[in-house]
Amino acid sequence: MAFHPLSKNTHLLQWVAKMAALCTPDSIYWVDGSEGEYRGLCDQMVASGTFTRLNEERWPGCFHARSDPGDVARVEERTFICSLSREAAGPTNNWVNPFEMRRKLRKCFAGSMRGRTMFVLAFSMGPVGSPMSQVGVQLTDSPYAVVNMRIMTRIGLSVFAEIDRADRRVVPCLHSVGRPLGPGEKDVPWPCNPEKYIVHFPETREIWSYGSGYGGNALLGKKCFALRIASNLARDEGWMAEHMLIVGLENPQGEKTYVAAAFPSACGKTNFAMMVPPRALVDQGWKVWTVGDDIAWMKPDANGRLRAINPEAGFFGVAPGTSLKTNPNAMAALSRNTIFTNVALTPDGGVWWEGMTEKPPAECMDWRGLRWTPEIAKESGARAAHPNSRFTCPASQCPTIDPEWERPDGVPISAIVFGGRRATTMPLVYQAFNWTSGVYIGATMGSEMTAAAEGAVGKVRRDPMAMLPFCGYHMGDYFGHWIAMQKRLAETPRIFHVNWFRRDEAGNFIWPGFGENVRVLRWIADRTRGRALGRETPIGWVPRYEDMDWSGLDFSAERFEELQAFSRAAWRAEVISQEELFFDLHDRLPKEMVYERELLICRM
Ligand code: SAT
Ligand code: MN
Repeated sequence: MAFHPLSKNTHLLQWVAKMAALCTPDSIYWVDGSEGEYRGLCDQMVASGTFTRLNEERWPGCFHARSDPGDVARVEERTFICSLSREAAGPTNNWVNPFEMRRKLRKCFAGSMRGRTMFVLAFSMGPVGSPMSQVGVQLTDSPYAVVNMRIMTRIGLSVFAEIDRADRRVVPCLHSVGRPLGPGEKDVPWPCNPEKYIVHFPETREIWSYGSGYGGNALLGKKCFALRIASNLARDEGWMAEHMLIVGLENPQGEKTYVAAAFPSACGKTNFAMMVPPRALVDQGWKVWTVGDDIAWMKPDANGRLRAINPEAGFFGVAPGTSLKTNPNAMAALSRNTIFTNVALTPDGGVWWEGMTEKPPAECMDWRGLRWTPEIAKESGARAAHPNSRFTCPASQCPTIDPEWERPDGVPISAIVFGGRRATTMPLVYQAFNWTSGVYIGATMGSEMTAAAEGAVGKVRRDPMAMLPFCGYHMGDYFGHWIAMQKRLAETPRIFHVNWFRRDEAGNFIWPGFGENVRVLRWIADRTRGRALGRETPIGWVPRYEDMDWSGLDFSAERFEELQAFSRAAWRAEVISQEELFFDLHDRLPKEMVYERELLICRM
């Protein structure tokens, strides 16, 4: 048990002492990251009622946690970018004057860890010691956060050693669930506070998170560090921190092409990262490899080639909808050593969620701990698993994990793909004319909110590069940074837009999706290597029917025409609706975005 410091870094020691004096925990524990320590913490949480151990035979090494019903997702209204000026945060982020916010936070954190242990958790985003990695230390009173962070990041002794050896800059992350315990007071299974603050100080690279124990609010390496703070680091240092999966496509000759892709939520990002190619393509020797499912850090190498690492070490995936049919690789990854949060518990000590099996269990305990049966669900509409219930599992357990996924210098990125869920307008795939027009495509990307997908055509939420809740500074400046990256690159990745969700007049999906998307990925990879032809349209390059590999799929040329159709009328409405977001950003919008829009209108 490490109740003594595991680092000699004086800045770190002083900061820990200062924060301990503020939060007044009962004890300070330095996390070494060992397996034994992890098991001990899990045992402790089983004893305290936070965790339920699952059936060891069917779910080896797995645990189940049930959150407070008011603490089930990220809280965007309570997320703040406290830059010195409001202008720097931009109109799409919540901003509070940092001095005022610090005063508020000091009040919240004063005594907030009373009766609890403060864990000192050193973590590396990216492989330990990689020149593309970044180091943080999270102080937290949540053992749940510690064990999840052990799966999601690299933690412990090796990271403390890295801090001491290289004297690395450390991003300080302070986290408290905000539920101090009185003397002898019994803890609740999921301590949290109704008042929540998820706060970022971009200039000093600090994160302060208060009141929540859940996901992105509490696992501070993820959205807070790897996106909101890292987007600031990346802008200043000339690289990119993006909300993107990284996937590799290997052709029958053994040549791999890596692609980074951004999709808004509910577009099947995790599924795309772990796709299973259709039988006919597998037989030809095509393979899909997973590098990451959520975040990509991309940096130009010495030759001006963009290379990417996945800064994470695990998947924090949405459980509902994940099944052997939709994502067998995720199912294999989560079959052991996994923490499930807010899914349903089955009577035999297993877990279940909507969409996991065609037939629901006859009975289970839902995510709130209430008895659930299919009949009850029919009557009340109650869900067995919360729609945002999650699995936390090691990326190394994914059968398609790329052998190169932990390369310290990352993998070369040949293409960037943007996508959204669109019932109309957007073809299956098109390629931007060049980098700038590709940035415009990313900046204007949008998705229909899932409920709106039924009828209300045109209800599109703009989510530039899927970064709207994650960019830690002004979105207009962020587009400017994308444009500026071209000058640092000897060869820019080609940029594409995809849409798996186009519908025909009868309202049916035109494209089968899932593994068949590998056909699109193949055209993309071939385009980046100059091996596939296409046709120029007003919006970009599109594949002709004969440019796609159709082996093993019965998909007619007429149906493909329907899928790829460019409608002037629909695009007219699209371009007009794209303007809305630009309106908010206009004082910092790069002129390239304005010109691209003009060019698009001209071509139409
Ligand atoms: O809760 S997280 O922010 O980690 C996951 C997500 O919302 O995408
Ligand atoms: Mn995400």
